[in-house]
Amino acid sequence: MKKPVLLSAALLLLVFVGQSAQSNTNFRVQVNVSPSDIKTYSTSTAYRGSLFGGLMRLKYSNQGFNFQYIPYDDYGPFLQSVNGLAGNSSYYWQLLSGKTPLDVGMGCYLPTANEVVTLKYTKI
Ligand code: B12
Ligand SMILES: *[C@@H]1O[C@H](CO)[C@@H](O)[C@H](O)[C@H]1NC(C)=O
Repeated sequence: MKKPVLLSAALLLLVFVGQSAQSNTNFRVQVNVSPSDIKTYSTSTAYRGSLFGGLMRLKYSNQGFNFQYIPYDDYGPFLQSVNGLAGNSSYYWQLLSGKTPLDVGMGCYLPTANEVVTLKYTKI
C-alpha cells in the first residue's frame, strides 16, 4: 500500500535533481608577474561557464583584481592587461592551467572545480 507513494516520491526527487541548476564552479586565479610578485585570488564561474566569466566576477568582487581585454571576432577576448600591467610587443599575458599553457583563450576555456588558472606575464 505504501510502495506506490514512496515510488512517486522517489521519481519526483529524481526529476527535481535532474532539472535543477548545477552549482557554480569555484576556482583560483594566480597572477604571476615575476617569481617575487605572485598573487592568488578566489573566484567562480557559472556551471560550465568560461574563464572570462570568472575574471569578470573577480573584478567585481573588490579583491583588488582588474583586467582589460581586446575583443577579437574569431577567438573572443584577448587578455591585454592585468592590475594595470599591459602586454606589449615583447610581453603578453599567458594563460596556464597549473604549468600547462591553455590552447584556447579565456572566452573558450571552461575552468573546473578547484583548478588554479595562472595569468603569467611572459616574454614573447
Ligand atoms: C602569433 C600568435 C600569438 C601571439 C600574438 C602576438 C604576436 N606577436 O603576433 C601571442 C604569443 C601573444 C599569442 C598569445 C596567445 N595565443 Co595565440 N596565436 C598566434 C598564432 C600562431 C598566429 C596569429 C597571427 O599572427 N595571425 C595572423 C594575423 C595577420 O591575424 P590577426 O587576426 O591580426 O592575428 C591576431 C590574433 O590572432 C591575436 N591572437 C593571437 N593569439 C590569440 C589568442 C586569443 C585567445 C585571442 C583572442 C587573440 C589572439 O594576435 C594576432 C596578432 O595581433 C595563432 C595560430 C595561427 N597559426 O593562426 C595562435 C592562436 C590564435 N593563439 C591561440 C591561443 C590559445 C593563445 C593564448 C591563449 C595562449 C596561452 N596559453 O596563453 C595566448 C593569448 C592569451 C591572452 N593574453 O589572451 C589559439 C586560439 C585558439 C582559440 N580558439 O582560442 C591559436 C589559434 C593557436 C592554437 N592554440 O591553436 N598568440
Ligand atoms: C614592455 O613592458 C615591459 C614591462 O613594463 C617593459 O619592461 C618593456 O620595456 C616593454 N617593452 C616594449 C617594447 O615596450
